[in-house]
Amino acid sequence: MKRREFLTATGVAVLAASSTLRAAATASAKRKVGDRPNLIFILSDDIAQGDMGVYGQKLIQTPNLDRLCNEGTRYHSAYTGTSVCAPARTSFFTGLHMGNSPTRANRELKPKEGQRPLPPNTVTVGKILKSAGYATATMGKWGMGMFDSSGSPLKNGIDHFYGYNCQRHAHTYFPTYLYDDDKRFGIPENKTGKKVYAQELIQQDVLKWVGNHADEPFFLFYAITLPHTKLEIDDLGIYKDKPWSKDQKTYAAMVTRIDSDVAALVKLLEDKGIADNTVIVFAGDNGSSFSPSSSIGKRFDQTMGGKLRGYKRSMYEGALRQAAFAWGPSFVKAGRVTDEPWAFWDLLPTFAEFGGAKIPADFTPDGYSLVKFLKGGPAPKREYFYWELHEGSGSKQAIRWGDYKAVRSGPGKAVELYNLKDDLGETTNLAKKKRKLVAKAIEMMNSARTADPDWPDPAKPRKTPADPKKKKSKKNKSKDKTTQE
Ligand SMILES: [Ca+2]
Repeated sequence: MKRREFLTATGVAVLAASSTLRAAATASAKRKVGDRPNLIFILSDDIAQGDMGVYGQKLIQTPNLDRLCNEGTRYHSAYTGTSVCAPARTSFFTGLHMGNSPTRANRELKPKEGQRPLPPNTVTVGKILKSAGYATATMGKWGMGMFDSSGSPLKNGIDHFYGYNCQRHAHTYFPTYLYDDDKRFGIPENKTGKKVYAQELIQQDVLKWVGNHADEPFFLFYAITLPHTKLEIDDLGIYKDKPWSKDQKTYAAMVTRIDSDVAALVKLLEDKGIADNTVIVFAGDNGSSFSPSSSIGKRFDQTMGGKLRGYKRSMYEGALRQAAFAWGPSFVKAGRVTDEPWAFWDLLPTFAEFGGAKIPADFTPDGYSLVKFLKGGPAPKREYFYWELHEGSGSKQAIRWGDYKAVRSGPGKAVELYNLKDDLGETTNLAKKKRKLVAKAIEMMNSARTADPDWPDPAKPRKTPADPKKKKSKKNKSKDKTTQE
């Protein structure tokens, strides 16, 4: 029996599953390895690829995530749905890329809580797995519609929800309330100070729910809110005495908190004897929210020496490529590192195949099943990957096919062209030299998208009287905080 140890950030083994305990737990598990696996998608809000040790991070400690990467497959070209929270989640949940997604931006409902809901009758990975007999849960941050709307998690195949429904609400880590299913409960301790850290409650609910469902196949979407936006932590841990700013210490502690919480979840799977029958996919949702020139960016070198261009909200690789790995002793190739690309919209067909679940006959996801790829085979072949993002007066789009990537960084702007194989940092725009490829990119961009009045065609210029605002938002970009999800 494989002995596992989970490490603290200081490298000390503190949690070691005893083989006796584990054997007992295995014997009590009703299911056998090879049955339909438990499916877990862990989504970290705003973690950058360069935040994890295996990708080159030197200062922030992620020993458990690094270890899980090494025991499974690590991806260098795992793409999000798009580079902000709600549409990234929507892409995962619906199996659609941004050309067809019902949500292609963070669209806030104010003054009400919540974001633009998933439309009624949306096909979701939750509904598909639930219909195949999976127990289903989401913990963390939802952002796809409040409970009284068609976008409620409880109307989209999720049996149990715990955490923040609204993204704006998730801007505080010491909230005065959260939701247990659709029931709002108070956290009165936080009315008089920062006492109860939300991630602690959310993590405990994850462990409780997984523990209660260990004897049946389950689907868990664990949307961890760390290290997004407001820099808050309940314990600076090993960073307490570092000669860094408080924000830098807090950011590092938040990333390391993800590491230890994921480790505790994996340890529970092992103690329950179900680790061998589980697949975990881990990813960030949109790259870093900090510019490379910010104090966080400079301290932690999130771009890995400028290897990737851009960060959250852009269409460059630093925003779209995520820290990502898959882990599953019986289902995922161990010790593999690959550059072959995949995207969030592949996870719906992947989980459906793992779960033996039927995708409705009248629905065609944009993604492809990654089951063979996860097991060690090649990634599915496809024509392209496509992204959009709509914010304020701006609409952007990008497309990747083979080694080429085209970016339109604003409405009506000229298309930029890059060869990612030779120029991963997207430094040299080849558009003037390779006009035929630009024409091909534009043709593919046009065919990839479904016209929708809510999401204007990025190819079309827009008349905006918003020049002063534009300047203001540019100015804000270099600051150490984001204003939106
Ligand atoms: Ca995010």
